[in-house]
Amino acid sequence: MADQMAEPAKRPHEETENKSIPEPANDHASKKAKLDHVEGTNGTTDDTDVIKSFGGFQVTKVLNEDSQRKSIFLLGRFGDSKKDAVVMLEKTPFSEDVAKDMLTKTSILKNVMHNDIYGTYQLFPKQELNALKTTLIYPATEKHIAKYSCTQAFLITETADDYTDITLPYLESERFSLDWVYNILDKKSEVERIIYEDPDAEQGFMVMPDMKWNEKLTEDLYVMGLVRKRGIRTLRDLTAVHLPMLKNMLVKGKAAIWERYQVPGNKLRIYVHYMPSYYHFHVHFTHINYNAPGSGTERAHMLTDVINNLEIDSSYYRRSTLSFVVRENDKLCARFQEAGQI
Ligand code: G7M
Repeated sequence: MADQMAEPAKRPHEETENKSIPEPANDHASKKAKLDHVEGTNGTTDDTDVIKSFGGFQVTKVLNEDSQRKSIFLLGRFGDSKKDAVVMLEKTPFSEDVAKDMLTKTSILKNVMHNDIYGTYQLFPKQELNALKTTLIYPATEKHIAKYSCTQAFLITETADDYTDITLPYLESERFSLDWVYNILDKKSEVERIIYEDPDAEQGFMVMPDMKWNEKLTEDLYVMGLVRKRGIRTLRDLTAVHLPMLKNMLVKGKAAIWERYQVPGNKLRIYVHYMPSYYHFHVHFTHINYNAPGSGTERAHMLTDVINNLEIDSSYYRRSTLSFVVRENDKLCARFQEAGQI
């Protein structure tokens, strides 16, 4: 894709919003190929395989549930496996097309109550219209289980010294594996999902749908920009040296999203997490109408603000006090507790 991608100045939002996104022709084929591969086996699950079913799966604990987001996070095990799995089930938003298809005689309709002009029903749409977004982390580490569990949250106000004395030693010793990031950058995984790539070693990055997004509707668009350069762990590592890279991501990331999904830049919330979960620098692009998890003020730093702050002061993020939330069972929380900060 070209560097020249430009976003047209104006586009009526009716044309772009809440539309179903047609699946790319080769997408089905590649996903199907992976599933067929597993279906051809005896059904056992290798750590890195695409699984074929949840047959024999034992749920051991409900880690979290959210009736507003209509999601539930479960801990469990496959058969007699000794390894934990985290499964996230989530009902997804409706698209106009899907809703229309549901209101046909292919759906089973059961009346629950009827009174005068009022009626409530249960509608059982045909299988294809009724998919649940399902995310599986297998094998899941203790850190994953902690991340997805419902626990007490505490707001940390981290000074530059706290960062050096408490946070930095933690993130040098305890971190999620970045294998999935390197798999993307080395084109070993999710190759068919790449939306855009800039191969430059210093300023380059890749753009792809975030794991949280099923790419069905632009209403809950969630795209990720992953820098090529390694070693930038968090906002704290950024200086003015990184400005060309950050500006590059801002401009080309927006253009790539426009080109692929026809969502204009002024409909995007573009931000960086502090604290992130994964210490390889990346940028979140979400639709402004979507209340994306992690887009609150205690975690999201707008990319334009980050650029502006670094333009004013190259050492801004080295010197600033930054706030973020830690969870009770997170080891970083324990470190701040030991330091008497919680
Ligand atoms: O800022 P933070 O570290 O929390 O964000 C990491 C983002 O990476 C989250 O929004 C995750 O949903 C996303 N993510 C995590 N994993 C393991 C993957 C993955 O394997 N593929 C993709 N596309 N996104 C991921």
